[in-house]
Amino acid sequence: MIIKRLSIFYILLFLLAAQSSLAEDGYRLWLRYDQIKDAGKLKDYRKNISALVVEGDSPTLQVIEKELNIGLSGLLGKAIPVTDKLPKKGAVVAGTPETSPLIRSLDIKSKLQEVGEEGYLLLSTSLNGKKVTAIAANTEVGVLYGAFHFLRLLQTQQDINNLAISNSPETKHRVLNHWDNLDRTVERGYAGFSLWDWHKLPDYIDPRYIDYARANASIGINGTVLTNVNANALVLTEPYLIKTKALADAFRPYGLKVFLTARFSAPMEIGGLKTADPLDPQVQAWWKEKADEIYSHIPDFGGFLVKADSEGQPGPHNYKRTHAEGANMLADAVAPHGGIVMWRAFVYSHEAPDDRAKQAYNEFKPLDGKFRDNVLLQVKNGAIDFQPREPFHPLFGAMPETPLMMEFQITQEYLGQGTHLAYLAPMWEEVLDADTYAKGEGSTVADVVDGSLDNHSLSAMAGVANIGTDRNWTGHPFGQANWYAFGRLAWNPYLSSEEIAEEWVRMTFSNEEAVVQDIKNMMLNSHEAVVNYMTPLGLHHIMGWSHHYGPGPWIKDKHRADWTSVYYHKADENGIGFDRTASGSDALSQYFPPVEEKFSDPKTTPEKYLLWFHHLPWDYKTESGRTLWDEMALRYQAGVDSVRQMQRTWDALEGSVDPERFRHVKEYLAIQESDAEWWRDAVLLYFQTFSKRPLPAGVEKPAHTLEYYMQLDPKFVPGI
Ligand code: BDP
Repeated sequence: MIIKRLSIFYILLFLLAAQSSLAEDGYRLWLRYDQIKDAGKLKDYRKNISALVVEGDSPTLQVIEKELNIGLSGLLGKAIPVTDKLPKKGAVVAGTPETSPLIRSLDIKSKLQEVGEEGYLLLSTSLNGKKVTAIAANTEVGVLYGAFHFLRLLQTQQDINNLAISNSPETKHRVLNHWDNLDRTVERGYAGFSLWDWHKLPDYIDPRYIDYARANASIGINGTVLTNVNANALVLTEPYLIKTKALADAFRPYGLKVFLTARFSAPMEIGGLKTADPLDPQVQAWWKEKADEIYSHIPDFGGFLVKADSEGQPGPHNYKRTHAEGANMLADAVAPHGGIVMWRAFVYSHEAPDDRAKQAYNEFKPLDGKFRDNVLLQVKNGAIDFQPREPFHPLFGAMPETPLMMEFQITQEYLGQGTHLAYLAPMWEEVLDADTYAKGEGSTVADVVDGSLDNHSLSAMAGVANIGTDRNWTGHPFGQANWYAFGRLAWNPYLSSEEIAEEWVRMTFSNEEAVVQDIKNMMLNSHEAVVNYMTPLGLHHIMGWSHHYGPGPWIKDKHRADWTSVYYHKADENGIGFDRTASGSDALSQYFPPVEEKFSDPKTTPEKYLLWFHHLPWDYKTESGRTLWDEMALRYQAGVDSVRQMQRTWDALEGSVDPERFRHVKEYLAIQESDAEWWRDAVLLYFQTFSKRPLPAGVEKPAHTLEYYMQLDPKFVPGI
């Protein structure tokens, strides 16, 4: 009896444990490895495979072995043991020709040559008469990327019986930018605090560091800038370098290099010098020594990211030097160690009377060809600042002698922050696919960024991270999709947002066809929905002051005009929009002629950019035949309607998605709906004071007065 009772007790305990281990809190991201159900052809594969062979032993090989072991065993629902010899039945064999005699014995030399340092081959072949799946690469990290690709094929239920895949990244540096401060707050972070627990480093290595590196490796991210672009020089002092080294050591097996932001005035702040002038020999020597010191701790340190002469950050302009002189000084310091400098082009001055959208181009275009070989210019996707929609930045294509890298913002500073569902890949795709015409038709932004247009071997893409200490990493469960999509696009900027969404949904939620389609559709429509309820028709920068949450088209009379809303929408009784044609700021002249011509005429400007480039009367006739005012009002309404559509789709998925994540998303969608209504009502009431026209039929009546919306002032919005 006692025994029985005890065993029941243990069964209960076991059930409880099993239940809690099934907690769907999102921690596992897209690396779930739950057993595949009804997987057709995978059944044969399951029968044929009996072991995993990863010869050799190194930190990266151990990671590969562990990942494939848990991945295959989980997905196939049977133990796939690790052996050092080929088993009787089939096996997965992973390695490089150096680490693995089995891989060496395959006839793949020329194929391997083509995939370069980080690429890989996935091949269904045979070894000693036995069927194997070979994951082969020139480097161990290449094998790791191949292993993740192979697992993804299984996770997304593709046929893996006849693989002949060769794959390699299109860009060299695929980097997350963490805007993380040393006190663990995160500028524009909406998912808790910084992952980096500086206080406990270097002694305590939070297991999350490993899971972070692993998640990045799974999507090909190979660099991480640990610190905020609004930089603190302290991170370059020895105690912090030792902490940074501990992180670098933890990330290394995953192929993830660390970078730091360099505060331009560091030689003065922590070096005791009287100047930070980049042409001063003492300053140059200080940075060289500093670089030597960093590399003595971290031999594979990636280099520096720099925000200079921008929004109050110090820079070479303080000494009447150019950005090239500033960047080159740092580049010379890291060059002997193989480091790079990512110099940001996000530069504009509130003292300059010129259109803010023009300033980066004016500043940097004349410096083309003046940067060292190990400098990349990091350019935001658009010329203002990560708005819900921006036309591509005119610098892309305009500096053929300089490698230009893309900076996307994964964190949704201007797209609903932590609570709105906005899948950003369609927005990024729109920019990457845009034709600059730099070398005639078909010179896309992606061609610039991957270096192919101007034959640069140095190429990169950066994404401002949306990751924090929240259990699910990104706050919003769908924020994970943006981290995922960024990695996939950095690896291959020619992938479509749709295929990336499909992969992510299958790996994260379900492989059931109907569920996949529904979630995918929600995602693919979500960016346009946000644009509609926030900034349709090319409107931009009309959000709330400082925290940037919610609408604020009335923001004016601040110490910087270019931080106000009225500077950008220019609404008056005659109309609305920023005239960037030759009759206005002439920002359009910064584009190549075919683009300039197209965007100069409102009739040939895509409507999504209309008010970005043109100031138009309220009764301007839009493509639908409606007046500009009516069209605008209906777009705001359409944005709200799209959110409600997302809600209906999601509600219908109850039961097809685990209850925990279902409820989480459902409650966030309710916030998104009321925020969308807030945007619509506040913005339309405000613009109505100029248009003096009624809301067209179909647009819901605002719930409150304009005064009510104008006095709303949410406090303690995260991320400031
Ligand atoms: C703006 C952010 C600000 C950043 C800046 C930047 O509001 O917090 O410091 O971009 O990119 O969008 O440097």
